Amino acid sequence: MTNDTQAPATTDGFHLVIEALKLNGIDTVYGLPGIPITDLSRKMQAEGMRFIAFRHEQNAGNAAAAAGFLTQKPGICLTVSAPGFLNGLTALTNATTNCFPMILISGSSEREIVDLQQGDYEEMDQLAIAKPLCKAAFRVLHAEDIGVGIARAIRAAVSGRPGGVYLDFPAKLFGQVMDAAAGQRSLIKVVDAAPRQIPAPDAVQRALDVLKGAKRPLILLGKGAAYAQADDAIRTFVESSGIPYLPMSMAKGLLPDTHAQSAAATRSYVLAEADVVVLVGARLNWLLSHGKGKTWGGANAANRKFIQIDISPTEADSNVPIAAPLVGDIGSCVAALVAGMGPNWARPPAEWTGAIAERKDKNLSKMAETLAKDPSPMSFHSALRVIRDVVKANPEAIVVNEGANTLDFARSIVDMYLPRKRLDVGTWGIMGIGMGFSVAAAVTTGKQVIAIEGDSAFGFSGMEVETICRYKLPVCVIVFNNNGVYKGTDVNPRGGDMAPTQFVKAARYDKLMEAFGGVGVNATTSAELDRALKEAVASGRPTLINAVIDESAGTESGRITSLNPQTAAKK
Ligand code: OXK
Ligand code: ADP
Repeated sequence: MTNDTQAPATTDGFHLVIEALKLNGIDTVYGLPGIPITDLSRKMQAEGMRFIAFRHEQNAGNAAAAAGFLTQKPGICLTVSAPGFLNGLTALTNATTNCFPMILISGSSEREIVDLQQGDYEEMDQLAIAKPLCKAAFRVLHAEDIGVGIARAIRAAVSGRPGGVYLDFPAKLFGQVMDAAAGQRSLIKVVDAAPRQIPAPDAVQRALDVLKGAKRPLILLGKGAAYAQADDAIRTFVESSGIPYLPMSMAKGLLPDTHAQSAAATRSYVLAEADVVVLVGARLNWLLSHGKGKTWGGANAANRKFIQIDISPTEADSNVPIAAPLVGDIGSCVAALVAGMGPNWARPPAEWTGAIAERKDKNLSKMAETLAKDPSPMSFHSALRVIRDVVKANPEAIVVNEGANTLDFARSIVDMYLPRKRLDVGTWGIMGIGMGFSVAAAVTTGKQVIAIEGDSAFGFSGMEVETICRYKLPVCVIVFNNNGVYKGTDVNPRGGDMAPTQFVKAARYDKLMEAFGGVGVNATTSAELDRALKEAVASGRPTLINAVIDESAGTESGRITSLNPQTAAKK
């Protein structure tokens, strides 16, 4: 901000925003320039920050959210006013739903005109709109408050249950001038932004007492456990307890999916049969059938006890009674359980672990048989077998995954070996995260990204292949092209327009990547897919593989068909 030889006596809003972010270790911003933040984006770059410019704010917002999940620092998304803000807001709300820390900073129009509704350029009361959709929202009107505004936003985003924060910066703020020394003093370096939260000893004891009595215990790892970066403590807890575990999709890889204690391949059995379930950073929402009903064994449910480890004290009892809530950060909670278990902890009965192993082996063999087939055109399975093997050979690679069938099959076929290597549609089952998440994964880690995309899902953010090429990111996008949403065989009974779920047949998504200088490959066989993916990983060049999948493969909404009201009515 200042220059030693010619120290200016004043500073302005632009520089204070940049200095406040840098002071807090934030060096990357995802956004899209335009009125009134174009100059801010230029100045950020000039001051040494990385500005990753997108083609649509929602993708920039999704990138910020994924960066937050991967780094535990709030990902920053910068947008213009009204429409740009609204585009970013979907990502902010999705981040909040997923418990990812993110800050959406939007420029806004003049307060005096907006509040009198006099029809300003991009007029909108953005703060009021953002408030109910995120964890916290603030507006800064004076340059001397920028430091406080950014500090509050950071704390709100990462402390307790992480989430999305909105920061409203009216256009006039950026040009406000103030004394440079006073400006410097107004900035805040946030100390201990996400304080550890140690669980109460009596809560730990209560949890141990419940766990001790278990005959069929189960550990359920959620994406909160992945976010917490308590990998060693979690591994120790699982291995020293000997309890079988089930990873939610983004917790895959916390322990390698090939781990002997993983019960992922016999999910229905363990959910229905377990008598004590330890939830570690996982909510009993729709993804877990709300902790009740058929999935949880129907009548068995009455005798089941839950222990829930969560940073949010209000999460317990949200769906079913929690016998032992353990409130605190996951690292501290899990470490306290391990300490309390001591060296003589009795491992679960062999009857339970044996029954799981037997079912698991059976399911794995059945899957191996299906995966061994090599049909033409490719099936979801034969294409995913290729990707599974490449990920196995490159466990550092980050997998981004969205779609319906493409998502559901990939989740169970592509094994993950390391924590936080899988990013997907999350709590909302949202489509459109693909390219934003991929960019953030490549930018924050520098590692290879493999985006496994349904053709419909890809369409939501596909234009960002230009962004991937522009920043020369090591992203290989594989579009599972079966000519439509779910599959490519629907017909309009009246003729004329194509059915709502249909796309142009035999489309060549690979050409999209070529248009911007990346590598495009049309893969019609598993051998071609294998070659193209290995080349992409070896070169690190932006690549899009159009994987041609049997258009009759796929079911409506994948494994969540039952959520379609139409289907339910037919039953
Ligand atoms: C798992 N399984 C395996 C393996 N892994 N078998 C063999 N080998 C391996 N490696 C078994 C597992 O035991 C289950 O069988 C089955 O495969 C499926 O496993 P899984 O883990 O995928 O479980 P399930 O039932 O699908 O999980 C429920 C769920 C999940 C809700 C958590 O479906 C989910 O995360 N869904 C998200 C869907 C979503 O968001 N879609 C958005 C797009 S749709 P059993 O026999 O044990 O049960 C959309 O937008 O609109 O349509 C739209
Ligand atoms: P999944 O979808 O994988 O089941 P959820 O998003 O439902 O996971 O659950 C994540 C949970 O983890 C949330 O309830 C959140 O409060 C909790 N959480 C996030 N970070 C931490 C942390 N560091 N310590 C404890 N709990 C956490």
